[in-house]
Amino acid sequence: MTSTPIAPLSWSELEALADYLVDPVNGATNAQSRLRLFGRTEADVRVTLYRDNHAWCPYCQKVWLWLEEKQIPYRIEKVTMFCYGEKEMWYKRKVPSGMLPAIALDDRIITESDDILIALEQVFGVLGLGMKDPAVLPLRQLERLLFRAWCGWLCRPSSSARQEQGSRDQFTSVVAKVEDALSRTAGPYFLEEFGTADVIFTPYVERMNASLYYYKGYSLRESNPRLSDWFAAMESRPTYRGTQSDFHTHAHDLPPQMGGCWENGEPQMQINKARVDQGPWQGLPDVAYPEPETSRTEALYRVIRHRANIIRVNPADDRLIDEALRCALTHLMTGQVCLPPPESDAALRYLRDRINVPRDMSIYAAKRLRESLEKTAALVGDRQGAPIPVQHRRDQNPADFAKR
Ligand SMILES: N[C@@H](CCC(=O)N[C@@H](CS)C(=O)NCC(=O)O)C(=O)O
Repeated sequence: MTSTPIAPLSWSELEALADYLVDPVNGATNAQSRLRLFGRTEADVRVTLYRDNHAWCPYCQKVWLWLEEKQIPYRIEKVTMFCYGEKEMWYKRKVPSGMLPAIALDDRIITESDDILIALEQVFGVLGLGMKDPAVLPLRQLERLLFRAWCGWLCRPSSSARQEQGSRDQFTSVVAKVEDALSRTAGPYFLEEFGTADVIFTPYVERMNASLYYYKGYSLRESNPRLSDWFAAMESRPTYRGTQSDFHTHAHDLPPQMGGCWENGEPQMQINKARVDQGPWQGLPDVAYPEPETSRTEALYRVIRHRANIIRVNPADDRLIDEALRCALTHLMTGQVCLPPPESDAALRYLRDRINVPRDMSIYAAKRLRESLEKTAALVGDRQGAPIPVQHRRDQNPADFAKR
């Protein structure tokens, strides 16, 4: 790498480098897909999944992963969650509560993720062992126990160090039960074969790993050998990789959904928080499989596709962020220093803080893009973008990103 700054590439030069092709219909699991056929035809589609625009809702992830694992042909309709913007009227007419997920199965609308999985099992068969199997039922209960202990620690303020320790002990005592359940099988999954139980645990265990690292300085994945093996096994599955989010996205999407997440202020927590917010993002325990060679090209391709809206919603002047963004993308693709315009540091960090995984791109692509945005911003200053709101995420309102 040379330290002599180079001029930013033009958009057409960048476009020529964005050699990234995915097949959203028949290829690997991908948050941007609107139709999934797995080699079948549209006539085979009996299911529509109504899910959140942000590919974030945990209950949607459960159904999403199940459909991908079973390779059931389905359509995807995206709906706005309340904290991001206004719920679409067409969806409220179908599901008056506005809650997600829902499916249409042969025109029958079904809500509640567990009921959805049970209805899908009745039509398409179970995934490993089914929702009502005697081996799965206690694991479903254990997952809810873990969920409640997590909420008890993360989402309630502690009035004393003793209370904080009590909540932590309560959580880790349930984690010990989870470790015990995982240790009862020879393989890495909850039962002998991968199946429903693993799907049920996935969304919140992923969110626990992220949020406790960030708000409590506790690394679920690194502190528990069986869960560590389970995460690694999940990451060996392209289905899970396609739905997987990162620490930054979860840390900042959870507070409005959960009604607040409480930092414990401990030194390790402060270190973890700074790392998730400002990098370096490589090596965080949100992912452990090797980085794909395509991560930079994927990031570039995704930015180019949405560049007009990315530039428009950025609080900075359009010309300023246009040039600064091209500098960051030039760094992303060449590894060379590219000096952005003066005072573009806050604009670049505004974008750095709003890359959402997997909505916008996969986990490694996001790490690479954040890294280039940060390195480029740091060349001109240390100003941060507008803070990420904690009561809502209307800074991410999908209406602002609709194609214009
Ligand atoms: N028990 C429901 C819970 C579903 C749920 O809480 N969904 C949230 C999103 S994670 C929701 O739709 N909230 C309304 C909104 O945010 O718009 C299930 O299992 O499906």
